[in-house]
Amino acid sequence: MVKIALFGYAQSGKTALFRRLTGKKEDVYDPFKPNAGVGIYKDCNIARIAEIQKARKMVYPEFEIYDFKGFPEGEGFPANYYRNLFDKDIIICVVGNFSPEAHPEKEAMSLLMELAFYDTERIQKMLDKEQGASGGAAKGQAEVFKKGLVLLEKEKMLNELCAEDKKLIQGTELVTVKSVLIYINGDAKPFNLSFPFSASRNEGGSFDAEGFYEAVIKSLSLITFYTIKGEIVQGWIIPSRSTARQAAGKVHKDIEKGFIKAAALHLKDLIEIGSWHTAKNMGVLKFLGPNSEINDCDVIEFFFS
Ligand SMILES: Nc1nc2c(ncn2[C@@H]2O[C@H](COP(=O)(O)OP(=O)(O)O)[C@@H](O)[C@H]2O)c(=O)[nH]1
Ligand SMILES: [Mg+2]
Repeated sequence: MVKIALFGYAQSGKTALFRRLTGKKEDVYDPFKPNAGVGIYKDCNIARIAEIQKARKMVYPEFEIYDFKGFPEGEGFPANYYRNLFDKDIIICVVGNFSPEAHPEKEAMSLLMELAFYDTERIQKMLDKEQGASGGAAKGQAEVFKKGLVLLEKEKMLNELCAEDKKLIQGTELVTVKSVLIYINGDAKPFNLSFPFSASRNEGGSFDAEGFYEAVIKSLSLITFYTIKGEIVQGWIIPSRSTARQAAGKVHKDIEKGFIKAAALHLKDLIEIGSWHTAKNMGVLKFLGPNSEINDCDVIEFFFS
């Protein structure tokens, strides 16, 4: 499951956001024990498919949400705090914008800087050690670290490195290699962020959880496919460019193992045609072998032995 970390200064509304996403009420104050919960992405396509298929049950994709205690803006985060982020897939920088004192642009930039400073120091430490020494850069990593420093100096993040470079520095405890999004909590002050993939919340309007997850999905280059099994319509989230066999593995390991083929139809074609059964009879389903790629919003039926 995708792991989402909520990162931000104290009083920025992280726990409020956590509660909206997970429906949980609890709060903890230990900086190394987050509030952890599951957030449900109520993808409206699932209800559309259920409606046309007259299916009774809808199963939505889920995300793991981690809400960490924040530190005050002037104080910053202790270095060991960042280990909270190592095993997460995406960092959401939560920025308070619900009081007259809010300064969302400044706070957002300052949070991004905290992440970048941490990585800069961490890389310098690894480069300072002798190559190959414990805690130092391994073979092939030093070059990537140097490229990384150039990015960080230009106020960019390590997630702009190419996939190959990112792979080389996997497990080196850097944080901006991950996807980073900004979430503006409230609309007390106007803001103009050049940072990509930002999501925001309108204080007057209702909370847009779907918009939140959509931003996460886009930022992580994920796609959704759907299955219809009897009364159950279910949505599944996988990396883009996943193969039919990999998608099968998401549903069940047995389907992956015994994979024969998959039948696929894009959601909008299914809606136009009116039912999976009709589409099948019309012969418009596309058959996929194990290595064919799944497209976003494909409705899939797996055949397996
Ligand atoms: N008006 C308003 N108050 C909020 C909002 N989000 C959080 N707060 C308040 O701001 C304070 C800090 O919120 P909290 O979620 O605990 O912040 P955290 O320290 O980042 O976890 C609490 O008193 C909340 O009630 C919001 O969207 N609107
Ligand atoms: Mg909190």
